[in-house]
Amino acid sequence: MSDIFPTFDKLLERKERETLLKQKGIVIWMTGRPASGKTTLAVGLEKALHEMGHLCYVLDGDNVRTGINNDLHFSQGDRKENIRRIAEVSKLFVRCGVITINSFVSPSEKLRTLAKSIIGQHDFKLVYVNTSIEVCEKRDTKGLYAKARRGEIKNFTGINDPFEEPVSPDLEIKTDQHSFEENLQALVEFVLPKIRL
Ligand code: ADX
Repeated sequence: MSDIFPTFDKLLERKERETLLKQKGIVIWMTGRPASGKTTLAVGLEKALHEMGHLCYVLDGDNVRTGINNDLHFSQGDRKENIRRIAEVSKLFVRCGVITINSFVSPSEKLRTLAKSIIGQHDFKLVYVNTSIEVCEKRDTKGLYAKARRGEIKNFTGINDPFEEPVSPDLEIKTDQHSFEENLQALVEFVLPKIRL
């Protein structure tokens, strides 16, 4: 076989893919309360980087919990398995040289540390989208806070399940102190040097 296809002997190295894409793969892991604005920023970041010629992919509850993780709910064990699988998938993406932008509540330090240990600390950057519970609840984009208050959701993050603030995020975005455009610019400026070859 190797006589016919000598170059198929060896898997391509990550560096070769990164050279092809002219970028370094990385995981930008956005944590924050439900309705904090994580996914809006993640999508904005993807669009901005895409327009600069970078290949990105956004992973969030909508595409992960309806597909690969559609057997998982919100118990502690399921949240852990959710984050573990996402981290494993992200690790594969990073090895492809893709800028992987993850938007997950990931409510505890333990879960975020698990993600970091799977992905590897050099490829993992934690961004805390810090929006107060009051603002998130007022926003209530999916009506889930109201449901949780009515007792229709048992373990909703921030209402009857804890959200631990990250101890030392690589970047903190305070959504109630700056405009979306300002926050997006800060995020783009944070990411750009990290994806340069
Ligand atoms: S995580 O805790 O396992 O990281 P993930 O980010 O995947 O959560 O999903 C959170 C999203 O699922 C929320 O933005 C919200 O729309 C929805 N959701 C439904 N039930 C819950 C719940 N009990 N706690 C938190 N989010 C929930």
